[in-house]
Amino acid sequence: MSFDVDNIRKDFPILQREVNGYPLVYLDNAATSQKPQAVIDAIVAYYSHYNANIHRGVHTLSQEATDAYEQARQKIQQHFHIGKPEEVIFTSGTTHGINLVANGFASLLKTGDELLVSAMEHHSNIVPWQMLCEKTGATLKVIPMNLSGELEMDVFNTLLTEKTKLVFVNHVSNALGTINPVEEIIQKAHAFGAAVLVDGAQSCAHIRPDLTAWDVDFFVTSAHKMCGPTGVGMLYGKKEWLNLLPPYQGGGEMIKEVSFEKTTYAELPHKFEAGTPNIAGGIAFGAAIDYLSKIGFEEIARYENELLDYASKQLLSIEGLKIYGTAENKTSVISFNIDGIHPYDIGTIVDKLGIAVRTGHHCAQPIMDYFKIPGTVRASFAFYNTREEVDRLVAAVKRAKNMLS
Ligand code: 7TS
Repeated sequence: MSFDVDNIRKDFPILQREVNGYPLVYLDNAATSQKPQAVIDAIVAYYSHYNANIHRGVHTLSQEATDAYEQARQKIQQHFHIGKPEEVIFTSGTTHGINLVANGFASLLKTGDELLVSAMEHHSNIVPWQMLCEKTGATLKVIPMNLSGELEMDVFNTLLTEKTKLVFVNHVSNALGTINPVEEIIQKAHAFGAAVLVDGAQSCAHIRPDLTAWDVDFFVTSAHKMCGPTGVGMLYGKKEWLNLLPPYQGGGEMIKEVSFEKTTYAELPHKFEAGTPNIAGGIAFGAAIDYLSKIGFEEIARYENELLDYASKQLLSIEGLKIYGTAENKTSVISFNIDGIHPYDIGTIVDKLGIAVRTGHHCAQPIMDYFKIPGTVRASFAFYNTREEVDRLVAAVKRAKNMLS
Protein backbone atom coordinates (compact mmCIF):
# COMPACT_ATOMS: atom_id res chain seq x y z
CA MET A 1 0.00 0.00 0.00
CA SER A 2 1.47 3.37 -0.96
CA PHE A 3 1.45 6.10 1.67
CA ASP A 4 -1.48 8.44 1.07
CA VAL A 5 -1.85 10.82 3.99
CA ASP A 6 -5.20 12.23 2.78
CA ASN A 7 -6.70 8.75 2.76
CA ILE A 8 -5.12 7.88 6.09
CA ARG A 9 -6.63 10.98 7.69
CA LYS A 10 -10.10 9.73 6.74
CA ASP A 11 -9.56 6.81 9.11
CA PHE A 12 -9.45 9.18 12.11
CA PRO A 13 -12.87 10.71 12.90
CA ILE A 14 -11.42 13.26 15.34
CA LEU A 15 -9.32 14.86 12.61
CA GLN A 16 -12.56 16.19 11.08
CA ARG A 17 -13.37 18.38 14.06
CA GLU A 18 -12.79 22.05 14.65
CA VAL A 19 -11.26 23.66 17.73
CA ASN A 20 -11.92 27.31 18.48
CA GLY A 21 -13.32 27.76 14.97
CA TYR A 22 -10.30 26.26 13.18
CA PRO A 23 -9.72 22.76 11.78
CA LEU A 24 -7.91 20.84 14.52
CA VAL A 25 -4.14 20.46 14.15
CA TYR A 26 -3.25 17.71 16.61
CA LEU A 27 0.45 17.83 17.49
CA ASP A 28 0.37 16.21 20.92
CA ASN A 29 0.89 12.67 19.71
CA ALA A 30 3.63 11.95 22.26
CA ALA A 31 1.04 12.41 25.02
CA THR A 32 -1.46 10.15 23.28
CA SER A 33 -2.15 9.26 19.66
CA GLN A 34 -5.52 9.59 17.97
CA LYS A 35 -7.60 6.49 17.27
CA PRO A 36 -8.57 5.15 13.84
CA GLN A 37 -12.11 3.93 13.20
CA ALA A 38 -10.88 0.30 13.16
CA VAL A 39 -9.83 0.62 16.82
CA ILE A 40 -13.03 2.38 17.84
CA ASP A 41 -15.01 -0.35 16.00
CA ALA A 42 -13.16 -3.11 17.88
CA ILE A 43 -14.23 -1.59 21.21
CA VAL A 44 -17.83 -1.12 20.09
CA ALA A 45 -17.99 -4.66 18.66
CA TYR A 46 -16.85 -6.19 21.95
CA TYR A 47 -19.39 -4.31 24.06
CA SER A 48 -22.17 -4.71 21.47
CA HIS A 49 -21.74 -8.38 20.56
CA TYR A 50 -19.66 -10.45 22.94
CA ASN A 51 -19.18 -8.60 26.22
CA ALA A 52 -18.34 -11.24 28.86
CA ASN A 53 -15.63 -11.94 31.37
CA ILE A 54 -12.70 -14.00 30.10
CA HIS A 55 -10.91 -17.21 31.09
CA ARG A 56 -13.72 -18.33 33.35
CA GLY A 57 -16.98 -19.10 31.60
CA VAL A 58 -18.00 -22.17 29.62
CA HIS A 59 -20.63 -20.09 27.86
CA THR A 60 -20.23 -18.96 24.27
CA LEU A 61 -19.82 -15.25 24.92
CA SER A 62 -17.05 -15.85 27.44
CA GLN A 63 -15.27 -18.14 25.00
CA GLU A 64 -15.54 -15.59 22.20
CA ALA A 65 -14.20 -12.83 24.43
CA THR A 66 -11.37 -15.07 25.68
CA ASP A 67 -10.42 -16.02 22.11
CA ALA A 68 -10.36 -12.39 20.99
CA TYR A 69 -8.28 -11.33 24.01
CA GLU A 70 -5.78 -14.16 23.54
CA GLN A 71 -5.58 -13.41 19.81
CA ALA A 72 -4.62 -9.86 20.73
CA ARG A 73 -1.86 -11.26 22.96
CA GLN A 74 -0.56 -13.23 19.98
CA LYS A 75 -0.64 -10.14 17.76
CA ILE A 76 1.44 -8.29 20.34
CA GLN A 77 3.81 -11.27 20.56
CA GLN A 78 4.31 -11.34 16.79
CA HIS A 79 4.53 -7.60 16.38
CA PHE A 80 7.30 -7.18 18.95
CA HIS A 81 9.08 -10.41 17.93
CA ILE A 82 8.54 -12.12 21.29
CA GLY A 83 9.37 -15.81 21.65
CA LYS A 84 6.38 -17.05 23.66
CA PRO A 85 2.83 -15.70 24.18
CA GLU A 86 3.14 -16.20 27.95
CA GLU A 87 5.98 -13.66 27.95
CA VAL A 88 3.41 -10.99 27.07
CA ILE A 89 1.74 -9.59 30.19
CA PHE A 90 -1.21 -7.26 29.72
CA THR A 91 -0.86 -4.19 31.94
CA SER A 92 -2.73 -0.91 32.27
CA GLY A 93 0.21 0.82 30.56
CA THR A 94 3.91 1.62 30.72
CA THR A 95 3.74 2.99 34.27
CA HIS A 96 2.09 -0.21 35.52
CA GLY A 97 4.69 -2.39 33.74
CA ILE A 98 7.64 -0.53 35.28
CA ASN A 99 6.12 -0.65 38.77
CA LEU A 100 5.48 -4.38 38.38
CA VAL A 101 9.14 -5.05 37.58
CA ALA A 102 10.48 -2.63 40.23
CA ASN A 103 8.26 -4.24 42.85
CA GLY A 104 9.48 -7.69 41.82
CA PHE A 105 13.12 -6.74 42.25
CA ALA A 106 12.60 -5.71 45.88
CA SER A 107 13.35 -9.25 47.01
CA LEU A 108 16.37 -9.63 44.69
CA LEU A 109 18.44 -6.55 45.65
CA LYS A 110 20.57 -5.66 48.64
CA THR A 111 22.56 -2.72 49.97
CA GLY A 112 25.51 -1.99 47.70
CA ASP A 113 23.76 -3.07 44.50
CA GLU A 114 23.62 -0.41 41.80
CA LEU A 115 20.93 0.55 39.28
CA LEU A 116 21.63 2.72 36.23
CA VAL A 117 19.05 5.12 34.82
CA SER A 118 19.47 7.48 31.87
CA ALA A 119 19.37 11.25 32.32
CA MET A 120 16.45 11.55 29.90
CA GLU A 121 13.74 9.42 31.49
CA HIS A 122 10.06 10.08 32.02
CA HIS A 123 9.23 10.26 35.74
CA SER A 124 7.59 6.85 35.49
CA ASN A 125 10.99 5.32 34.72
CA ILE A 126 12.64 7.13 37.65
CA VAL A 127 10.28 7.21 40.63
CA PRO A 128 9.47 3.45 40.92
CA TRP A 129 13.23 2.73 40.98
CA GLN A 130 13.84 5.39 43.63
CA MET A 131 11.14 3.72 45.72
CA LEU A 132 12.88 0.38 45.12
CA CYS A 133 16.23 1.85 46.27
CA GLU A 134 14.60 3.16 49.45
CA LYS A 135 13.26 -0.31 50.19
CA THR A 136 16.44 -2.25 49.42
CA GLY A 137 19.40 0.06 50.07
CA ALA A 138 20.47 -0.15 46.41
CA THR A 139 21.92 2.99 44.78
CA LEU A 140 20.64 4.77 41.68
CA LYS A 141 23.30 6.15 39.29
CA VAL A 142 22.66 8.35 36.28
CA ILE A 143 23.99 7.93 32.74
CA PRO A 144 24.49 11.57 31.69
CA MET A 145 23.62 13.15 28.34
CA ASN A 146 25.19 15.88 26.23
CA LEU A 147 23.70 19.14 24.94
CA SER A 148 22.34 17.44 21.82
CA GLY A 149 20.33 15.13 24.05
CA GLU A 150 22.43 12.02 23.40
CA LEU A 151 23.59 9.65 26.12
CA GLU A 152 27.27 9.80 27.01
CA MET A 153 28.09 6.21 26.24
CA ASP A 154 31.72 6.48 27.35
CA VAL A 155 30.50 7.44 30.84
CA PHE A 156 27.99 4.58 30.71
CA ASN A 157 30.93 2.23 30.12
CA THR A 158 32.65 3.48 33.28
CA LEU A 159 29.45 3.28 35.38
CA LEU A 160 28.92 -0.39 34.55
CA THR A 161 30.50 -2.66 37.15
CA GLU A 162 29.90 -6.03 38.78
CA LYS A 163 27.66 -4.15 41.25
CA THR A 164 25.23 -3.11 38.46
CA LYS A 165 22.09 -5.22 38.67
CA LEU A 166 19.68 -3.35 36.44
CA VAL A 167 19.78 -0.71 33.70
CA PHE A 168 16.61 1.10 32.59
CA VAL A 169 16.40 3.44 29.68
CA ASN A 170 13.79 4.64 27.25
CA HIS A 171 14.04 3.65 23.61
CA VAL A 172 12.92 7.17 22.65
CA SER A 173 12.84 10.25 24.90
CA ASN A 174 9.39 11.82 25.18
CA ALA A 175 10.81 15.32 25.70
CA LEU A 176 13.67 15.29 23.17
CA GLY A 177 12.81 12.60 20.62
CA THR A 178 16.28 11.00 20.94
CA ILE A 179 16.45 7.36 19.83
CA ASN A 180 18.80 5.70 22.30
CA PRO A 181 21.29 2.97 21.31
CA VAL A 182 19.41 0.33 23.28
CA GLU A 183 21.00 -2.68 21.60
CA GLU A 184 24.48 -1.48 22.56
CA ILE A 185 23.26 -0.76 26.11
CA ILE A 186 21.77 -4.26 26.44
CA GLN A 187 24.90 -5.94 25.14
CA LYS A 188 27.20 -4.01 27.46
CA ALA A 189 24.96 -4.45 30.52
CA HIS A 190 24.73 -8.19 29.91
CA ALA A 191 28.54 -8.42 29.84
CA PHE A 192 28.36 -7.38 33.53
CA GLY A 193 25.42 -9.65 34.31
CA ALA A 194 22.96 -6.74 34.64
CA ALA A 195 19.38 -6.96 33.40
CA VAL A 196 17.90 -4.24 31.16
CA LEU A 197 14.41 -2.75 31.00
CA VAL A 198 13.57 -0.67 27.93
CA ASP A 199 10.67 1.79 28.11
CA GLY A 200 9.11 1.72 24.66
CA ALA A 201 6.27 4.17 25.33
CA GLN A 202 7.58 6.71 22.83
CA SER A 203 9.04 4.39 20.23
CA CYS A 204 6.13 2.03 19.64
CA ALA A 205 4.29 4.38 17.26
CA HIS A 206 7.38 4.90 15.13
CA ILE A 207 9.59 1.81 15.27
CA ARG A 208 8.84 -1.92 15.29
CA PRO A 209 11.42 -3.44 17.63
CA ASP A 210 12.74 -6.98 17.44
CA LEU A 211 12.86 -7.85 21.13
CA THR A 212 14.30 -11.32 20.51
CA ALA A 213 17.19 -9.91 18.48
CA TRP A 214 17.76 -7.22 21.11
CA ASP A 215 17.91 -9.90 23.80
CA VAL A 216 16.31 -7.39 26.19
CA ASP A 217 15.13 -8.62 29.60
CA PHE A 218 12.05 -6.39 29.97
CA PHE A 219 10.18 -4.07 27.59
CA VAL A 220 7.14 -1.99 28.44
CA THR A 221 4.77 0.11 26.41
CA SER A 222 1.27 1.65 26.31
CA ALA A 223 -1.32 0.95 23.62
CA HIS A 224 -2.58 4.53 23.63
CA LYS A 225 0.71 5.82 22.22
CA MET A 226 0.26 3.61 19.14
CA CYS A 227 -3.35 4.30 18.08
CA GLY A 228 -4.82 1.96 20.71
CA PRO A 229 -7.00 2.83 23.70
CA THR A 230 -5.91 4.20 27.06
CA GLY A 231 -5.73 1.95 30.12
CA VAL A 232 -3.97 -0.97 28.45
CA GLY A 233 -0.37 -1.80 27.69
CA MET A 234 2.09 -4.63 27.73
CA LEU A 235 5.08 -5.88 29.62
CA TYR A 236 7.45 -8.26 27.91
CA GLY A 237 9.74 -10.18 30.20
CA LYS A 238 12.03 -13.09 29.46
CA LYS A 239 10.36 -16.19 30.85
CA GLU A 240 13.22 -16.89 33.29
CA TRP A 241 12.83 -13.40 34.77
CA LEU A 242 9.03 -13.53 34.97
CA ASN A 243 9.24 -16.88 36.74
CA LEU A 244 11.74 -15.46 39.21
CA LEU A 245 9.80 -12.29 40.09
CA PRO A 246 6.99 -12.55 42.65
CA PRO A 247 3.44 -11.53 41.64
CA TYR A 248 2.68 -7.81 41.78
CA GLN A 249 -0.96 -8.02 42.84
CA GLY A 250 -2.92 -10.82 44.46
CA GLY A 251 -6.48 -11.72 43.52
CA GLY A 252 -8.58 -13.72 41.10
CA GLU A 253 -7.06 -15.12 37.90
CA MET A 254 -3.48 -15.17 39.22
CA ILE A 255 -3.79 -18.24 41.43
CA LYS A 256 -3.57 -21.99 40.98
CA GLU A 257 -5.14 -22.94 44.32
CA VAL A 258 -6.22 -20.91 47.33
CA SER A 259 -6.75 -22.03 50.87
CA PHE A 260 -6.38 -20.12 54.13
CA GLU A 261 -3.23 -22.10 54.83
CA LYS A 262 -1.47 -21.68 51.48
CA THR A 263 -2.00 -20.24 48.02
CA THR A 264 -0.12 -21.26 44.88
CA TYR A 265 0.21 -19.00 41.87
CA ALA A 266 -0.92 -19.51 38.31
CA GLU A 267 1.48 -20.05 35.43
CA LEU A 268 2.58 -17.17 33.21
CA PRO A 269 1.11 -14.89 32.03
CA HIS A 270 -1.78 -15.15 34.52
CA LYS A 271 0.50 -14.88 37.56
CA PHE A 272 0.81 -11.16 36.74
CA GLU A 273 -2.76 -10.57 35.57
CA ALA A 274 -4.85 -10.40 38.75
CA GLY A 275 -8.48 -9.38 38.42
CA THR A 276 -10.69 -8.66 35.42
CA PRO A 277 -8.52 -6.91 32.86
CA ASN A 278 -9.35 -4.21 30.33
CA ILE A 279 -10.80 -6.76 27.90
CA ALA A 280 -12.07 -4.32 25.26
CA GLY A 281 -8.79 -2.43 25.56
CA GLY A 282 -6.69 -5.53 24.99
CA ILE A 283 -8.70 -6.52 21.94
CA ALA A 284 -8.49 -2.97 20.56
CA PHE A 285 -4.71 -2.96 21.20
CA GLY A 286 -4.58 -5.87 18.75
CA ALA A 287 -6.68 -3.90 16.26
CA ALA A 288 -4.25 -0.95 16.57
CA ILE A 289 -1.32 -3.22 15.75
CA ASP A 290 -3.21 -4.56 12.72
CA TYR A 291 -3.94 -1.01 11.58
CA LEU A 292 -0.35 0.25 11.92
CA SER A 293 1.07 -2.91 10.34
CA LYS A 294 -1.14 -2.39 7.29
CA ILE A 295 0.36 1.06 6.79
CA GLY A 296 3.85 -0.28 7.51
CA PHE A 297 6.44 0.96 9.99
CA GLU A 298 9.04 1.69 7.30
CA GLU A 299 6.56 3.91 5.46
CA ILE A 300 5.60 5.60 8.73
CA ALA A 301 9.25 6.32 9.62
CA ARG A 302 10.08 7.62 6.15
CA TYR A 303 7.08 9.97 6.12
CA GLU A 304 7.57 11.19 9.70
CA ASN A 305 11.29 11.85 9.13
CA GLU A 306 10.45 14.07 6.17
CA LEU A 307 7.89 15.89 8.30
CA LEU A 308 10.43 16.27 11.12
CA ASP A 309 13.05 17.77 8.77
CA TYR A 310 10.55 20.15 7.25
CA ALA A 311 9.11 21.25 10.61
CA SER A 312 12.56 21.70 12.18
CA LYS A 313 13.72 23.93 9.30
CA GLN A 314 10.54 26.01 9.29
CA LEU A 315 10.55 26.51 13.06
CA LEU A 316 14.26 27.41 13.12
CA SER A 317 13.52 30.21 10.64
CA ILE A 318 11.82 32.01 13.55
CA GLU A 319 14.35 34.31 15.22
CA GLY A 320 15.08 33.46 18.85
CA LEU A 321 13.65 29.93 18.58
CA LYS A 322 15.78 27.16 20.03
CA ILE A 323 15.17 23.42 19.64
CA TYR A 324 16.08 21.12 22.56
CA GLY A 325 17.02 17.65 21.39
CA THR A 326 19.13 17.67 18.26
CA ALA A 327 20.35 14.08 18.31
CA GLU A 328 21.28 12.62 14.97
CA ASN A 329 18.87 9.77 15.60
CA LYS A 330 15.49 11.12 16.62
CA THR A 331 11.77 10.65 16.09
CA SER A 332 9.26 13.34 15.14
CA VAL A 333 9.30 15.29 18.40
CA ILE A 334 10.29 18.96 18.49
CA SER A 335 10.76 20.62 21.88
CA PHE A 336 11.41 24.34 21.62
CA ASN A 337 11.40 27.71 23.32
CA ILE A 338 11.54 31.28 22.13
CA ASP A 339 13.84 33.74 23.91
CA GLY A 340 12.08 35.57 26.69
CA ILE A 341 8.69 33.89 26.25
CA HIS A 342 7.17 31.31 28.60
CA PRO A 343 6.23 28.05 26.82
CA TYR A 344 2.79 28.06 28.47
CA ASP A 345 1.94 31.39 26.80
CA ILE A 346 2.83 30.04 23.36
CA GLY A 347 0.79 26.88 23.98
CA THR A 348 -2.24 28.92 25.03
CA ILE A 349 -2.15 31.17 21.98
CA VAL A 350 -1.67 28.38 19.45
CA ASP A 351 -4.59 26.50 21.05
CA LYS A 352 -6.79 29.53 20.31
CA LEU A 353 -5.80 28.91 16.68
CA GLY A 354 -6.86 25.25 16.82
CA ILE A 355 -3.40 23.75 17.37
CA ALA A 356 -2.76 21.22 20.16
CA VAL A 357 0.80 21.10 21.53
CA ARG A 358 2.02 20.23 25.00
CA THR A 359 3.83 22.71 27.20
CA GLY A 360 5.72 22.20 30.45
CA HIS A 361 8.28 19.73 31.73
CA HIS A 362 6.65 16.71 30.03
CA CYS A 363 7.11 14.60 33.19
CA ALA A 364 10.86 14.76 32.60
CA GLN A 365 12.01 17.41 35.07
CA PRO A 366 15.66 16.26 35.16
CA ILE A 367 15.91 17.12 31.44
CA MET A 368 14.55 20.62 32.07
CA ASP A 369 16.96 21.07 34.99
CA TYR A 370 19.85 20.03 32.75
CA PHE A 371 18.95 22.69 30.18
CA LYS A 372 18.10 25.17 33.00
CA ILE A 373 14.63 25.87 31.62
CA PRO A 374 11.18 25.60 33.23
CA GLY A 375 9.79 23.65 30.29
CA THR A 376 9.34 23.66 26.54
CA VAL A 377 6.67 23.78 23.88
CA ARG A 378 6.49 20.29 22.40
CA ALA A 379 5.10 19.55 18.96
CA SER A 380 5.01 15.80 18.37
CA PHE A 381 4.03 14.53 14.94
CA ALA A 382 2.31 11.36 13.77
CA PHE A 383 2.01 9.81 10.32
CA TYR A 384 -1.41 11.46 9.89
CA ASN A 385 -0.01 14.98 10.22
CA THR A 386 0.75 17.03 7.12
CA ARG A 387 3.07 19.77 5.85
CA GLU A 388 0.08 22.12 5.79
CA GLU A 389 -0.33 21.49 9.50
CA VAL A 390 3.35 22.29 10.06
CA ASP A 391 2.78 25.56 8.18
CA ARG A 392 -0.20 26.32 10.44
CA LEU A 393 1.96 25.66 13.52
CA VAL A 394 4.78 27.89 12.27
CA ALA A 395 2.38 30.74 11.42
CA ALA A 396 0.71 30.41 14.84
CA VAL A 397 4.04 30.43 16.70
CA LYS A 398 5.09 33.55 14.77
CA ARG A 399 1.82 35.21 15.72
CA ALA A 400 2.29 34.23 19.36
CA LYS A 401 5.83 35.62 19.31
CA ASN A 402 4.61 38.96 17.92
CA MET A 403 1.87 39.17 20.52
CA LEU A 404 4.14 38.27 23.44
CA SER A 405 7.36 40.16 22.68
N1 7TS B 1 7.59 6.54 29.51
C1 7TS B 1 7.67 7.45 28.53
C2 7TS B 1 8.93 7.59 27.73
C3 7TS B 1 6.56 8.26 28.26
O1 7TS B 1 6.62 9.16 27.29
C4 7TS B 1 5.37 8.10 29.03
C5 7TS B 1 4.17 8.98 28.84
C6 7TS B 1 5.36 7.11 30.01
C7 7TS B 1 6.48 6.36 30.23
C8 7TS B 1 4.14 6.82 30.83
O2 7TS B 1 3.18 6.22 30.02
P1 7TS B 1 1.72 5.87 30.61
O3 7TS B 1 0.96 5.41 29.40
O4 7TS B 1 1.90 4.82 31.63
O5 7TS B 1 1.20 7.16 31.18
N2 7TS B 1 4.48 10.23 28.26
C9 7TS B 1 3.66 11.29 28.16
C10 7TS B 1 4.03 12.46 27.51
O6 7TS B 1 5.10 12.65 26.96
N3 7TS B 1 3.04 13.33 27.57
O7 7TS B 1 2.01 12.78 28.24
C11 7TS B 1 2.38 11.49 28.61
